[in-house]
Amino acid sequence: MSQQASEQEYGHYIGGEWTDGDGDGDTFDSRNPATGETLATFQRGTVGDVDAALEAAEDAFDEWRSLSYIDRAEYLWDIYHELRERHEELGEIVTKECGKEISEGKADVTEAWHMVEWAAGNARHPHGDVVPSEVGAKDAYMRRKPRGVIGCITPWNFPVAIPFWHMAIALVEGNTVVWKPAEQTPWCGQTIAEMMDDAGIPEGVFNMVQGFGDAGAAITDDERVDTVLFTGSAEVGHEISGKVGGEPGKLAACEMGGKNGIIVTEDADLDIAVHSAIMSSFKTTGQRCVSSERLIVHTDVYDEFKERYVDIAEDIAVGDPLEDDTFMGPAIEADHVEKIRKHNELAEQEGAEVLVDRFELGAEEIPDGHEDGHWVGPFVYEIEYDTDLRCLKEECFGPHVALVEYEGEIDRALEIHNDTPYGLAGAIISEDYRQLNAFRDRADLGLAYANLPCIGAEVQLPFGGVKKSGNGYPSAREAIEAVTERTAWTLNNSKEIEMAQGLSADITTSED
Ligand code: UN1
Repeated sequence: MSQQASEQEYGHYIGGEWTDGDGDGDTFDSRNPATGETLATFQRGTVGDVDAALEAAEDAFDEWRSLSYIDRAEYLWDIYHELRERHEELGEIVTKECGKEISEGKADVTEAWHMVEWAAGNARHPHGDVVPSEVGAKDAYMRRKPRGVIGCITPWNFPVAIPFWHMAIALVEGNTVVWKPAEQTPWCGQTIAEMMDDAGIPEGVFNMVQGFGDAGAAITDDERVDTVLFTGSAEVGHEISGKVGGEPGKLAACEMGGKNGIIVTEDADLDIAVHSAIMSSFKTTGQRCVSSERLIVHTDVYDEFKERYVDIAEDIAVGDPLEDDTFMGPAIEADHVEKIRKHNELAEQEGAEVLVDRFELGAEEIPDGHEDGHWVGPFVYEIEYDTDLRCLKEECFGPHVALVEYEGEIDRALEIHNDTPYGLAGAIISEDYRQLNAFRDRADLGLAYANLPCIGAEVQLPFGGVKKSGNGYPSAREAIEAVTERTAWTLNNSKEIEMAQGLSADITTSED
């Protein structure tokens, strides 16, 4: 698929073939969130399409797993080169389809090839351990083998990178894949499927079904799926992990949202604090699962921080995401704008003192020809901390930010920080190493930063959260745990059987 919008209707990729599916003919459109224009039309996947894809994936598994890691990785290296060669073009596709400003569109593609590089390079690294045995004649190892068919459900906000977090690792490890891209970003899905096809991945090893939650549920609920990899909302993720958890032998690795906080202590460098907070709250229009919606600021620096932060939030450039000088593009869709409105209203009902309200942008702020975009600007408020406030606990997934003032020691900041059901990402801004270390050790989160924004993790780090943010198999590097089984393999080099733990190997009978 080229970079231009197209009249053609695009289908699914199942068993190495492009197909319109089982033919009830429902379609849906991909739309540019900055303009409302239709980019392309896609077949809407059915339970029958998912069934065909799972059958293909199951059939392909034996042959694929019998290749070496290195041979499997060869296919991925082709994709790595294509992602690099098409960087600009693919970055624009990302920006057009999900509205992230262009540097973010391109960074999404960069993150994708980093993950492919990591997974394919890892094919040449050891995949297990040599483990000592109590018995001299025994050799013991931990070995890995693929789990089988992996169902991948990915979000719209990283429409190229996150599919590769899941699929590059699953494939190199010897699994086959059935993938449903987010319904908001099927064009990116189509483009990735074309790359898999161009790379000549054997038929059935990679399958893509376009569609909505019903197609996703058909994947996650099917007993042929051995592992579900899900990145997306907490609501859907918890439903999946609840269901899958009840099925023996099946695993779900779910990566969900956050109500991420940044602590600015009395020892903070305020240039770093303001810069980090602005990046964390407003990049991607606040629509990263690692975006920060809570700024917890010490009373000694509160007024200065507030003034500087608010000044920038008042002026931050919202606009055409294809323009280099835009900082924030639109929200993904009209329903999401409504959801952001409700979060802003909730904060006001709960007593927020509103400092910046650019929810409804002025007509002069909306670029020409973009009147049908899903525009929304920063909403910043201050509120006195109270554990019962929903606005400090519920994720908005938008440019909706609370300033919370605290007094006293770092322990108090940590108490406020940890008082959410989530635990994904967060940052501390301080020049005091004891405060930094207290945050590192006691903040409830998976991704902790010091003197940095809490967004922008690199792929070689484990990516995941605690509490409601994840269920223990972080994406990216640690996804290996979710797509492989470990085998403890013990081999006896002796003709005698000798047991560990002093267990007798003598067989006694009534004759003895
Ligand atoms: C997400 O927020 O949904 O750490 C993923 C980051 C990116 C991934 C974000 N590497 O900001």
